[in-house]
Amino acid sequence: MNLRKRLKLYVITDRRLRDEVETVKEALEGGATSIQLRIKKAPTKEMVEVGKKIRKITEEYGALYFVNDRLDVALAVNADGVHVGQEDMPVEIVKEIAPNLIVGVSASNLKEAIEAEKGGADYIGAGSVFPTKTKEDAKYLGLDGLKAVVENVSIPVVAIGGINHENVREVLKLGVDGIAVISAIVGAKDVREATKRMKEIIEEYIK
Ligand code: TZP
Ligand code: MG
Repeated sequence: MNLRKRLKLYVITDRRLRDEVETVKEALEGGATSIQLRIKKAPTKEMVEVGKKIRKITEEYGALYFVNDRLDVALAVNADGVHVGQEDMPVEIVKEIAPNLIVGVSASNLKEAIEAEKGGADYIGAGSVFPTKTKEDAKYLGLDGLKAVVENVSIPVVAIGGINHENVREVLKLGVDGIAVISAIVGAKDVREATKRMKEIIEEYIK
């Protein structure tokens, strides 16, 4: 399956809401196609331990596995890719060090998205599409900003930020390739059910 299709439902861990391993198991049972390990503050040793467990589970389900921010951890756990923000390791350097890793880059405006594509990014994480409580310093992109990104880059675009079961159709209508979610899935009572329901909505738009 190509990258575009595998990014369809991209679930990101958040230990403030739920244990990472539990999140990943349930999200994959519910049909998540990509997983991102996102741990902002923890000892590297612990990240690698958790990261290796997630590698095993994602492999069993044939899901793509990304590590947020940390190229070293992505390599250590044999992830499929790394996701970097505007202040993280530049995509050009990631590609030099790890040419086989899939690299996603966060963009909160069109300029950042175009530059990421030029720099060799494999996909764009575009957001925040809606206001979010999950990331304190999230910059707002909005639906109009997202539309501009979708229309002006040729690599896959995954939308992120404040997306839930109620508003996701507005995002899908713009022609994104994937939906990245934290709270609407990781913070749900039943992660598996929330994932399954989100996947069904996505598949109304993306075959
Ligand atoms: N990057 C932009 S918004 C965001 C990240 C990591 C948070 C997404 O979380 P939620 O809970 O789905 O809004
Ligand atoms: Mg980052």
